[in-house]
Amino acid sequence: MENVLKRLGIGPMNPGASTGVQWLTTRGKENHSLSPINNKLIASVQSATLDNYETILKKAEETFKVWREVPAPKRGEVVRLIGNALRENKEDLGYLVSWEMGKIYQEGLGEVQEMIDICDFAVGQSRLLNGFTMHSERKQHRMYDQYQPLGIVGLITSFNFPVAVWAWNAMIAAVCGDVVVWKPSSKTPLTAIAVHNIIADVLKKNDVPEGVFNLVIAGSDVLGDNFVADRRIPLFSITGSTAVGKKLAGIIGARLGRTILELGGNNAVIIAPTANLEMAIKSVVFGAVGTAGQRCTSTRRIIVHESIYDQVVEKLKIAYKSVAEKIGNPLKEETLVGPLISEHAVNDFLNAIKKVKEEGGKVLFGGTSYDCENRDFCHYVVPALVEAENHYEIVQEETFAPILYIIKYKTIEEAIALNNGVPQGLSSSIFTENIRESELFLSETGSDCGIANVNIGTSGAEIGGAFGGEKDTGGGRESGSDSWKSYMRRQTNTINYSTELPLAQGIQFGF
Ligand code: UN1
Repeated sequence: MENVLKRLGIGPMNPGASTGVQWLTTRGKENHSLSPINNKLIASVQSATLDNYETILKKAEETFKVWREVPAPKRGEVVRLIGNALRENKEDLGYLVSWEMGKIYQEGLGEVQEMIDICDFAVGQSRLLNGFTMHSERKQHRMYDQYQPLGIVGLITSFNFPVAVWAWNAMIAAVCGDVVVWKPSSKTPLTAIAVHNIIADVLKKNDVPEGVFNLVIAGSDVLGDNFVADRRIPLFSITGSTAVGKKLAGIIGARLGRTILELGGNNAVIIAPTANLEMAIKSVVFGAVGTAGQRCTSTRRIIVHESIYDQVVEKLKIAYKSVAEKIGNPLKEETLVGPLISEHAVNDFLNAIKKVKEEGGKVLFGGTSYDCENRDFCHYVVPALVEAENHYEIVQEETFAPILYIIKYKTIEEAIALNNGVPQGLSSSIFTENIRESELFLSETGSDCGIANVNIGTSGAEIGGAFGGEKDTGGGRESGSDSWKSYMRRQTNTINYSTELPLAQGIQFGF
């Protein structure tokens, strides 16, 4: 374990601010990163102060002026090399993700793979920052779209994907000619430091100016509302709860700043009568208990046709029983469910179970803390299967823990209404072999979520698609497809190469 830290350049106490190339001397509060696995100290961080933040912002502003002029494919080349450095450090970084955040090692590796994948994607994108050309209504005129670098991108990430979400944003922003100031979750500062150590070598070797990739680790007492209120930052990309997102978006909106919001989900899988049940069960179990239910895309509800309801419940009970035998240290190969991030999260889980029972729900499996009697801390739970109704207050909320609500339906229209009948709109899926149902689910009257899948679960999205959702999920899109456009300033250009000055719409204005 110590070797992993050493290879990732992490000492017992680490500075919490970097310009990508240089670590700053920080004098803020000490942040002791305890592993959720055993509540033991991994290493500590000396948080950044407001002075450190100012230094970084000035550097970022200055560097943006240089970076925006570096040809986009050259910026892509830097990202390509970052991808290679991540490949070399995949095992170590994946291990640290697992150790500091608590997801199983396989998922830690998957998270680093997502970073590598987005690097590859961004390299290609660096040659494809294309706009349209339009035919002008006026003779000898030409119109076209241009996408220009935007400026500083503020990035606020959550503990559950402590490094991948940085990569989705930072790699795309970098090829777009932007610079990034990253504030990671204070629960997972070490993975952020490790990432910055990995990229520092690449940046130094390739003379990338200081200030393209910046890191500021600080509590919200130092860097909170003042961060998002900072007018020097035209765009914020924020991953977090709906409550936090609404508050921050209010501040950013008041100054007409831009946001990409990636907030809560309440994702459902519809299991239709023709579903391949083996596939459906596998995907629901991974979606609900994977990452101990701490993904935005975790499966939180299943909507099951009444004709197969009992069968599905029985199969799920069997699957959950075998999963429950594999709760424990996420660094051990056999483990499938690691700890929750904090005791607070365990309490949220237990309170949700209490609440759903009060509202009339029936716990069919799990729903308890796990082995807490034998420890002086309590981070593990037994994933829960609960029969419930969609309108229950607690079912309408996102509890960031492994609770799967099971809901019955009769008609496909009813199932779609249930899928959509929550405030959030991130991910959704249907298991069916019936083309009419799957097409209906994907139609304008179908799922209202940003992600709608057929015969694939709600979680585990590939980076090539645009990632994000509607309603309380915030409406932002990051990662693949044309999400890059959000990181750029769009300009429409009209060029007149005639010797006349015709006005649009044929307006005559003689004087
Ligand atoms: C998140 O939970 O914040 O689709 C992101 C997935 C991952 C990303 C989840 N690719 O589950």
